Amino acid sequence: MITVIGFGSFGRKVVNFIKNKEPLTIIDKNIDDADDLVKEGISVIVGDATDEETLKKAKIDKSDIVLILTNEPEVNRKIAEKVCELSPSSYKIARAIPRYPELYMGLNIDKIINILESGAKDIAKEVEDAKLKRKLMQLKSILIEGKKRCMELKNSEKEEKAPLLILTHINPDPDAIASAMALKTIAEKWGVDADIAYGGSIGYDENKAMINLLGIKLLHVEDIDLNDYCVIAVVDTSTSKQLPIEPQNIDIIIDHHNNTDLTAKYMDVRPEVGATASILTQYLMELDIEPSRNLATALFYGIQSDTDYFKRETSKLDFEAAAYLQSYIDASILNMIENPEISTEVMEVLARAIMNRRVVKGNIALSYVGEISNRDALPKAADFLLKMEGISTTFVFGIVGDEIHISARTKDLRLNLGEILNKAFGGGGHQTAAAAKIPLGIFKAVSDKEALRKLVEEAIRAKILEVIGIKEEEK
Ligand SMILES: [Mn+2]
Repeated sequence: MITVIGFGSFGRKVVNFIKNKEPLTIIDKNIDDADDLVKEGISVIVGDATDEETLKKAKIDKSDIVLILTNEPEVNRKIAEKVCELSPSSYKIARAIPRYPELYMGLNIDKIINILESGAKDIAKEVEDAKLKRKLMQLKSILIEGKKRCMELKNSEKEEKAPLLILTHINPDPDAIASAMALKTIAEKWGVDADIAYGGSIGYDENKAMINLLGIKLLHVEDIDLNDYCVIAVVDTSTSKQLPIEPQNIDIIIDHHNNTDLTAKYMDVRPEVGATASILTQYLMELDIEPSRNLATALFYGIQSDTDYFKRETSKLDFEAAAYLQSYIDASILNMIENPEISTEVMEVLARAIMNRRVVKGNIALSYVGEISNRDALPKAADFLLKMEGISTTFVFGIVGDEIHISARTKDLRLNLGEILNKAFGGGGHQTAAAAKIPLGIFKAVSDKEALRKLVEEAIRAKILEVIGIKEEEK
């Protein structure tokens, strides 16, 4: 039971919010509409709450929560004293009165609420939300204007043009794919049709499973004509290096990386957020667009995979977005995406990585897996080797086309793989996971596989060990 003491304008507001949720008793000296309240099932005690008898009549000792809400300091103090005495086990909330900071000194009040401050906090939050609301208005007007331009062109040129092209970065990951889906959904809610296109290839069995299971329609940039679109948006990248097209007029960029060198009319780049999918989920929430099962599952998987299951660079927004998506996702599809069947080729690369491993200093495994066609087998193999007993750092490398690709993983906090692969081969990544690629260069001329293996293995191994600072004789 909740007891509300003080039924002035503020007490009334509070009662309006909490009535119908739990049995309620109201105490005040004057309550004009007592009859109406009783009809609503609320107990009403008309009387002076500083008087013990009134409180006893209200069965204050049985109350679970007591709210002391009058606006008079002395009255609140007196009521608080009596309530503490008569109802020691209840949770007591009292209204703070400005200029009386020590009003409840020495009393066992559980929570003192300053309503001015709460109001100010609400307004501050509104200001924060308003920023996003305004931003989304800007996004909408760019899309709507793009569509208008498209319609005008259509009339003059008789060409079929889709208004919006959404680009992911090259070799798109789940975060990029899910973000593109979400932006397409938002645009379509505004009546603007969109296509999604990517560059490079879709590697990883998980990504392929995601696209197949969720029925995601993706075009390859090579198969489209950029001139067919009026607005170009890029998600999950803001650097020209990762752009699947020549840098040109980009209208919209939504990303969470901090190596931005591109600009656009609409920019929402937040490096503190763990996944672009979280930003797009926030858009959906703000716009009251309920995600479909497939979209929610894609976004959830995007957030999970970019934050490595909330273990790395995860912000409050990522948790909020995931919590929101939770009730919309298809858990069985998510499970199928996360555990796709391993292809024969990947299995073979894993096997080679194990067989060919050279262990240095007892815990660093370096493994050359030869020529492979699926570069995504490398990080899988690097992950896999890391599970071997005693191994805390892995470097797996192989030849993909005209390049040597290197993938590294570590559990050792003293090593920063991102820095190591950057220094050694101009690659990049995180402390625990990194990758690099270098042109095969003069090695290309070596046709003998065994000779090539020796050359590549030696060169890569020597460079890595040099950068880590391990001398040859220590090997
Ligand atoms: Mn991302």
